[in-house]
Amino acid sequence: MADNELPMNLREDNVSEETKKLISSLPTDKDCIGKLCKYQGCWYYYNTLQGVINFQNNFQAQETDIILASSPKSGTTWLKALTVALLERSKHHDDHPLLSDNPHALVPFLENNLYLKSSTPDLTKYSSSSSPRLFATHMPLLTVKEGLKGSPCKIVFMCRNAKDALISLWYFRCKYQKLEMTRGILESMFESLCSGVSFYGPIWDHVLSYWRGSLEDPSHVLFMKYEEMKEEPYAQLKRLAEFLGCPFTEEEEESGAVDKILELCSLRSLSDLEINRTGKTSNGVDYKFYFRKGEVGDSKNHLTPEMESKIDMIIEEKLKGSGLSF
Ligand code: PAP
Repeated sequence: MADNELPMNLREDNVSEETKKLISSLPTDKDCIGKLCKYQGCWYYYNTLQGVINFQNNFQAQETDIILASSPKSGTTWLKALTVALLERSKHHDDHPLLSDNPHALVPFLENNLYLKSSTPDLTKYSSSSSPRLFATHMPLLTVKEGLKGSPCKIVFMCRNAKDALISLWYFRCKYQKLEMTRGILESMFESLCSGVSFYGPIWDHVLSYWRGSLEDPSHVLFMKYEEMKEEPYAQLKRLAEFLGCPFTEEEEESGAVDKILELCSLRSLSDLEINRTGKTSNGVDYKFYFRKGEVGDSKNHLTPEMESKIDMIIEEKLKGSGLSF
């Protein structure tokens, strides 16, 4: 695939002279897609780094902003949908925004979308007098906080088992790059994951940044797990609602409001919608690629036992003493 056919965030054709200068002072490397540089402990393709810098320099946070953070392929789409549905729950019936827009259009990525395309994007469309602004990111916590400049925004992080996220990314990449799903591609992505030199990696540092942030400041950083969402969605959705300051009332629970949101945001319901079957992100990626199996443990069907135990060993070693496992 030619460079200009890749989604914009993976390219290197939109970098300012100042950012080029910065990159020349950073560690650099590459993976099977392109060149990467390590900024504030995290690896980015060059255009995405430009988005990070634009965000840090220009974002003006509002105290009520909510930031939905995740490592790639860890349940971002689901978290976006659930949060929109939670905050909008008393406002809509047939005209619910999730019925006509994909969660990625409703909750745009900061560095990977808004600030990727402009250093001063127009954010007015995301403001409303009745709801907080919602943004998403894959940046690690320290980098996000620099852009928030002390604003006490709430941050929700969704974590997922690294092996399942790897398989999810393999499918996703092959689909949008129109590549045959070969073992060779999977193996090279596996090597990137294990070495830590992967887009938004090392995954252990990424996840640990939010884990530690949630321990230090639990009223501003909520740490969620994809597997727990799958296992006990009702309890986890209530936890999210409480953290965001919009807990379900007894009457709401009795009238089935929690289940209604879970049903609306289920993989089956969302992926059946016309918009998600036929639409594309503003980066040109088909929405349908964001919905696949949504299962825990699918990596077992694709990774060899040796690959699985290598990832397990690395993650266990890196998380040692943190109190976290994923
Ligand atoms: P992103 O990081 O590119 O935004 P993200 O949404 O985090 O992607 O990850 C996509 C994964 O979430 C897919 O997992 P899979 O490949 O293992 O199947 C996708 O199926 C899953 N997913 C998307 N929407 C939902 C949902 N509503 N419920 C559960 N899982 C979902």
